Amino acid sequence: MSVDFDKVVKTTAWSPGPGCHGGCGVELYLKDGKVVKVEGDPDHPWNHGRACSRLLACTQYIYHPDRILHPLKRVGARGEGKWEQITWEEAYDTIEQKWNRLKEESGPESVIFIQGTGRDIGGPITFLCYAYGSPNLTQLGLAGQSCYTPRLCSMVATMGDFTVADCSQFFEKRFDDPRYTLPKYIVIWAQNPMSGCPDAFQGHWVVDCMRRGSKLIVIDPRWTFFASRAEYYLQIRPGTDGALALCMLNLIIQNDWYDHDFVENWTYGFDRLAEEVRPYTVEKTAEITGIDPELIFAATRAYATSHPSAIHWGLPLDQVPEATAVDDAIVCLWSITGNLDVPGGNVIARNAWDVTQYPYTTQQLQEVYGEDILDRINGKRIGAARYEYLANMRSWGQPDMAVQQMIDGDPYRIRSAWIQTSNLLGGQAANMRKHYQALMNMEFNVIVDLFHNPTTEAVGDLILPAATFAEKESFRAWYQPLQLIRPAVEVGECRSDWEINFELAKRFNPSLRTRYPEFRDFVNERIASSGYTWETLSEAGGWKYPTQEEWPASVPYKRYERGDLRPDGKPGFRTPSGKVELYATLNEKYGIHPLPFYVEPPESEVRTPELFQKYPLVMVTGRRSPVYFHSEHRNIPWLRVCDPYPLVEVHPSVMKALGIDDGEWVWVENDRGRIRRKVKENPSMHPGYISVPHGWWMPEAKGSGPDFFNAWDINCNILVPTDTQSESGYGGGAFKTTLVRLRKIRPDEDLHPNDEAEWKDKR
Ligand SMILES: Nc1nc2c(c(=O)[nH]1)N[C@H]1C(S)=C(S)[C@@H](COP(=O)(O)OP(=O)(O)OC[C@H]3O[C@@H](n4cnc5c(=O)[nH]c(N)nc54)[C@H](O)[C@@H]3O)O[C@H]1N2
Ligand SMILES: Nc1nc2c(c(=O)[nH]1)N[C@H]1C(S)=C(S)[C@@H](COP(=O)(O)OP(=O)(O)OC[C@H]3O[C@@H](n4cnc5c(=O)[nH]c(N)nc54)[C@H](O)[C@@H]3O)O[C@H]1N2
Ligand SMILES: [Mo]
Repeated sequence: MSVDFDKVVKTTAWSPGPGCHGGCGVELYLKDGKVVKVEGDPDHPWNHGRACSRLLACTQYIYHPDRILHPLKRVGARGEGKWEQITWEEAYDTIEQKWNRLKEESGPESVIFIQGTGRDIGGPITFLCYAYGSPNLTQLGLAGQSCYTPRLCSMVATMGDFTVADCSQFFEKRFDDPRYTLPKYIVIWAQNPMSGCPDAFQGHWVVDCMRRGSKLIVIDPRWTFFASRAEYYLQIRPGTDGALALCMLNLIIQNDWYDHDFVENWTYGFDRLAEEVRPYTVEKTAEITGIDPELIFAATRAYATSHPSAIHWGLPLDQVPEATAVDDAIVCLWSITGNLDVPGGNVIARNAWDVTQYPYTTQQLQEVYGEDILDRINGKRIGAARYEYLANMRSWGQPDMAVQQMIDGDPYRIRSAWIQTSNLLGGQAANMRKHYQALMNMEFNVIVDLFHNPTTEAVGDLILPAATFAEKESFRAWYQPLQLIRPAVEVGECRSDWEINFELAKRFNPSLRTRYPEFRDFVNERIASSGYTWETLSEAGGWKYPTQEEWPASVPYKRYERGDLRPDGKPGFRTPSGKVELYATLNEKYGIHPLPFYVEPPESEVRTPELFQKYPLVMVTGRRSPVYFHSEHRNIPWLRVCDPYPLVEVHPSVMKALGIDDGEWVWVENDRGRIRRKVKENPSMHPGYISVPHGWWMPEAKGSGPDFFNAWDINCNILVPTDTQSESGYGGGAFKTTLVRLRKIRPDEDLHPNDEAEWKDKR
């Protein structure tokens, strides 16, 4: 599209706008101070000029007529939809006064800080939460904290670092860097990177590898873009990945396909692992997972004997019971096959210069907030007393326990919620009804967002308008490179999350005023290890990778041999034994089983056969739509037209048995409620599973109650339970394994079935 423009600003697109986890370099074309076009930056090594549909549609997002442009306070009752514009000063003063009163009456722990998925939010929300003094920061509603946290914690416990599939992303010259080797196989395990670019990884990098010769093994119950191009496609029963991983380990050990040198020199607990996985024969595992035994054998052999190969894994592995145990098993796979931190394997993913904005681990948190952070927060933090693993691995509250405590006030009352980057009732929260009740129980809810949505309308008391990436100054240090987000335009009175939280944090902790007179001072402190300041990094183009001389820990490969991983500078890994702990002593210390294991999903044919008789379909929710980010973008015309309806994808044999036609609206239901969905016939689905995209509400419907943009009628999280967490406190959300049935809508039926009266006793 050619447009008339007078200036181009290069920056990083990191939420809001496209919304995602990615770090794409973009060019904002400006005319008279407005963005008129958005393109991928051809000079940026992350995306080489590519841009997704959500990025290209950003002009419709930034200047959308429904954007909230000023702080708003509620003037009618909750849900009445009556808002009044106020000044920022009034908004800040109100929050300061209310929270100071709550602190006096009930302690700072009575305010809960709630965020959505990881994007440019971890930094600002932690900053505010700890400045105010509350220990309770959580991704409320994400049952079991079941997104990336289990994978991250598992990697920290077993190997002391994170890894990702090596697609050359740690080198500026990418595939041309002579140090790089292509993976022979990429195992795409429970992920759909083409639609989602999740976890700081761009889906198209896999295509880049395929075009150069990599082959694929795809493990997914649903036929995806990559499944259709795979050498081996394993259509697994949802939630049974743990069994498959154990079986693969068993096969690799029994057939002597493992890397003896790596196992002997760099791992701990191999013999006990071998013993533990022995029961997982191919036959038994085929029965559990529904995958052909020969296919399991062939795919395992291909992965283990083709060196190097990489595994790239996704969200559903965190949304199974005992997720950390499943994730541990997969760490064991890439470790014993000698694919860890080698070219074309699972490369260790350190941030550039180890800069963090967003403290993932306890160790990083201590670097940012001081050695005594755990002592300060763990006493009152929700879940810390019950789950030792959670208390020591990542300083977040336990979401299933948090929602319960918001309702019953036990062991202490939660009285106010700060919600920033999360549409709880429109997509994030399992058991939406319970979360509605919990938030209604709060005295004062502040929501920072760009648009009204079911959450703002149903439970918001004060709304603060957030800025898009095009309007904000920030930085990104999620793996590499280190990048700046540079402001190009202004819209209304919107402010960035950093700006908002910075101002409030200083009100609660005045010492921050002298430490960081300006936000830039904070950025300069955070990125100091790079040797750059905001200004010099901006002059240098806005992004940089460290060289080996500058910061060896950030540069691949075999850092464990070089002694670059451990704080003491010795060779080895950042674990208690210095080895990759196949037998995880940290798990043992925190009271969970030290070796990988498998358990059935909370609701399933095997575990709850009676429930299965009544609800014979496995509802796999949340397959990502490339044109939406969770609950966002339904209001963007260019995007909505591509994926206009809340669908349920069903195998034709199921439709035939129920007398349902393609395009017909049906009920999807279980004991927790029912939702309406439009049927999409999909012959590639397994007949036992249906796919139900999440995050659906209708921006075009009435926002005030009881409608709340029809979220009660179509949000699949009405059906998904909470309290399915595992023994570590992490993982287990049943988002991919909830049992349901489909039913035709009778002409006499109420199309808005989830009103309070009908379901009150079913919470
Ligand atoms: N059924 C089902 N439910 C799921 C999932 C699933 O697979 N199935 N996935 C779960 C997962 S993995 C996650 S992480 C959660 C995500 O859940 P959320 O993070 O809540 O999802 P979003 O809808 O992307 O974001 C919520 C709100 O944040 C606003 N927003 C976006 N960016 C910013 C920003 O930078 N600043 C501010 N202030 N606001 C912003 C948007 O306008 C939107 O209203 O959902 C979970 N819910
Ligand atoms: N466009 C877009 N991009 C996104 C998001 C978005 O909402 N929209 N959300 C972001 C967020 S917060 C996250 S966490 C990521 C999630 O992205 P991913 O990690 O890719 O997770 P999902 O899309 O939930 O599922 C990935 C694949 O796993 C399959 N699957 C489902 N259940 C199982 C199972 O039990 N076992 C196996 N082996 N496979 C299973 C699904 O069919 C799907 O194809 O995406 C991020 N990127
Ligand atoms: Mo997520």
